[in-house]
Amino acid sequence: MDEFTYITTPIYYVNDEPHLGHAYTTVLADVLARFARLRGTPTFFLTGTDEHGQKVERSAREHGITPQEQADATVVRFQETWQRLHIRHDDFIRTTEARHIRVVESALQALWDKGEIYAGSYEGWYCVPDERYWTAKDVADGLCPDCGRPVERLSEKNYFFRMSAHQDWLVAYVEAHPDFIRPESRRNEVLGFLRQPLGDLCISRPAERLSWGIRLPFDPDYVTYVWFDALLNYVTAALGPQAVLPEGISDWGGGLLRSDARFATLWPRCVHLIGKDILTTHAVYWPTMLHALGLPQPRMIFAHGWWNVEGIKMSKSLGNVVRPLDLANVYGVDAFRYFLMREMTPGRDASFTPDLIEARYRSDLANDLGNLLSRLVAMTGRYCEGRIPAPATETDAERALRAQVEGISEPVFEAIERLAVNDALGIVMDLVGATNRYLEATAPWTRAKAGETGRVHTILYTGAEALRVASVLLSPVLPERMAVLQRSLGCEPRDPRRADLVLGLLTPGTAVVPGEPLFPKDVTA
Ligand code: ME8
Repeated sequence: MDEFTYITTPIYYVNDEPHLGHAYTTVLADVLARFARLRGTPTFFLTGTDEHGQKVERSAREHGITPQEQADATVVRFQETWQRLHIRHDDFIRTTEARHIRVVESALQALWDKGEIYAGSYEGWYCVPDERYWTAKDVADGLCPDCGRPVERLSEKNYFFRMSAHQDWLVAYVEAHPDFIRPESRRNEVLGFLRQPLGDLCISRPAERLSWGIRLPFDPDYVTYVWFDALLNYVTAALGPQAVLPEGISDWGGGLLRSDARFATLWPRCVHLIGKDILTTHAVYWPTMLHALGLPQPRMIFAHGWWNVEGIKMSKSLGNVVRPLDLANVYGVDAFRYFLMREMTPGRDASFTPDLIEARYRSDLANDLGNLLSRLVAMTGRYCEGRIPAPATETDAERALRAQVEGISEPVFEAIERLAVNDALGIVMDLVGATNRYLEATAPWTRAKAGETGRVHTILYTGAEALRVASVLLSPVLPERMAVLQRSLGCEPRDPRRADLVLGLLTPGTAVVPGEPLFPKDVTA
């Protein structure tokens, strides 16, 4: 799991509030970071907000406030949502912070000094009221796709990054590193895109038209294109809270690697989690920018699929935007996290429907997992005076369950390495199901009536241990609920670690703690 030491999410635009899609990527990153910590790997987990650019400027104008006020008001919604959703990030970056602006200016200057950026003329179809360019494809009818008003041909001076010069290198790099862009379908998409000649990238906007951005250090009449600014956030955060840059900005890449041990450790282990919507910016623009700066590539770019709502794209205008906290308020935060992780197959799209979360909640969580805990705690109360019993002789039934518990970590961690959290959860929930079936088959209630105390103790101990191990492996997804579960079984909750996965850690004689159902059945949407 060494490779997942630096995990990033996209930095989200502050023109809107967080929705189901933002929550998905952020929970996925949190779950991967928690699994890495469980395995004892030092982890740095970054998320944040993208605060410059036209979208934010326009949204601020609509609200009658300044872009900075818009950013300050919206960033709180992201931060509060992440806190509610048990997101334990190590850093939260805002692109309006001084540490980031310094890095962007320095990168621009370094590329300018190297001749990787040049002044040229940009031509395109411009919508004057919307103040934005469109491609010929967008405006086939001569009208702005956004507002429907006529567009006009405009040409202006701008600055360009020599992206085309790095195309051959990028193709060779992607081909030589099969794990660089994942899953495979996205890698093929990028290689397909790269079969066409790559143009140079316009990286500036005249400040008179768009002032909400970082000024080019070599021409303050221009601001940086928002993506050039945004992508560099991953480097800024890897440089630490102060983001100190080495002297002599011309040697930006090599200098950083030599002078900053933290950066040199984190950067090659970086995994960018993104949605498929921003694949080209991350898998084409970003690697070429890094290459031009003389920096190595991150370890992996993983583009997950799309959450639709009842099969339809989620959008404000359709009024079908799903708000994460609405669902967390009904089902609980951890159940919501579980749903997101269980329902999405990496690389494919998923469709949200209210029935789907309801069904997952009832079958997996309330029935299988919640019931297993309440049965074990109730029977320990009834037959063992509320204390974890000491096991006696094992039979084949115990040996079979034990074998399943002992063999579980490897396939779970293997699934996590593929970023297939859904598969990992499936494996653990199979153990939960097997433990329920084990109780049915061994029927401790019948043994108790027959006075077979030793047998009852063995069964309840074995069942409780299997559930405890399952709870350790579920804790990255359900951190709060699994701490409650472990407390019920008489364990002092702590951050889960690898050592917790061995059998036999429950101490006979410890009191179990009966409580409310882990996943109450009377939730109402
Ligand atoms: O693109 N399903 O920010 P953004 C799944 N600021 N994931 C979704 C989703 C959906 N329906 N909708 C959004 C930006 N996402 C830039 C990123 S990074 C240097 C700059 C998630 O606020 C998914 O992770 O539009 C997607 O890539 C991201 O939100 C886009 O967020």
